[in-house]
Amino acid sequence: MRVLDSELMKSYARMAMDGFNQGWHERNGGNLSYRMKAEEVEELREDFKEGEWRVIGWQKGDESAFPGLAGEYFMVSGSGKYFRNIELDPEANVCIIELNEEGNRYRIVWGLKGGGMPTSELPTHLANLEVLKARDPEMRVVYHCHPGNTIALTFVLPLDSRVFTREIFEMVTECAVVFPEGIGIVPWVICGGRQIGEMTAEIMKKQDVAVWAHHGAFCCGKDFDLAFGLMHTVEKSAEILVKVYSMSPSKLNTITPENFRELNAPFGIKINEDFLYERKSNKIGYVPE
Ligand code: 2HA
Ligand code: ZN
Repeated sequence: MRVLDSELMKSYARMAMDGFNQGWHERNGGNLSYRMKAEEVEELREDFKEGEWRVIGWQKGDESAFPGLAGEYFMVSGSGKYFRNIELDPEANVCIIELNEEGNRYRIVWGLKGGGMPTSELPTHLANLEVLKARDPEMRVVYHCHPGNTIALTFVLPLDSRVFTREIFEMVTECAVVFPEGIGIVPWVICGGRQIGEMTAEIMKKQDVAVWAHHGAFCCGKDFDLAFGLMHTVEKSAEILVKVYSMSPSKLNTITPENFRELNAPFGIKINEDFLYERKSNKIGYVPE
C-alpha cells in the first residue's frame, strides 16, 4: 500500500491540522512523532526507499543512541516544515525513518520528497519515545506544540510541577481524571539541545505532559486521539485559568482535595497525592509550605 493512502498517514495529517486549527503551530512551530506498529511497517514497506544512514545527535558532532528503539520505524514531521501544510502535501512535509540495529543511526525511507531533515527535536522525540516504550509498549505518539494559554501561565505561576498541576486540575474536573500524574515543568532551557531533551524524557518516565516554560508543551499517548485530546484538555484548563486570573487574583469557589479524592473510585484512577496538598488560601499560584 502507498503511505499516502494509509489510515496512518490520514490520522497523522488530521492531528497536524487539528493542532494548527487550535493555533498551536505558528510558522514551523511544533513537531509530531509516531512509533509505527509492525503491521503498519509491513503494509507500507513496498512504498519505502533506502536513504543514507545518518547519525542522531542533539548538536553537531554529538552522537546519541536509543537502543530501546533499535530497528523501529517512525513517522515524524520535517525540520522547518509548517504544520499548516502537512495535510495539503504530506509527502513534502513528513517522513518515515528507520533506526538501525544499534539505535544510533537513522535513514529516511519515505517522504520529504523535496529534500530535508526530520524535526530538529528528533533526538528529544526519540529519547521520549524510548522512555515511553519502556513504560508501556503501546505508547506511540509524542507531540510538541505552542499552546498560548499554557505558555502564558509559565510567566505567572511558580515553575513547580505541584503548584502548576494543582492550578490546572482545579479549573476542569476532567483534568485529574485524564492525567492523574499531573504535569512536569521544564524551566527555560535552550530548545533543540540535549539538556532539554533529557529533562523532558525524565518527566515522561511517569507523567504524560511536560510544559516547557516560555515555549510550549510536550505530551504523549497511545494514539493520535489520546495525545491530541490530552493537549486539548490541558490547554482548555489553562484557558479557563487565564480567564479566572484576569478577573481575580484568587478563587471564591474551587474543587477541594476531598472532592478530587472522590473521583478515584468511580473513575478507577489514583490521583497523585502530591497535588492534593491543603491550601491556606485560594490565591492563584499559592505555594504549599
Ligand atoms: O520549530 O517548535 O521547539 C519546531 C519547534 C522547536
Ligand atoms: Zn517548539
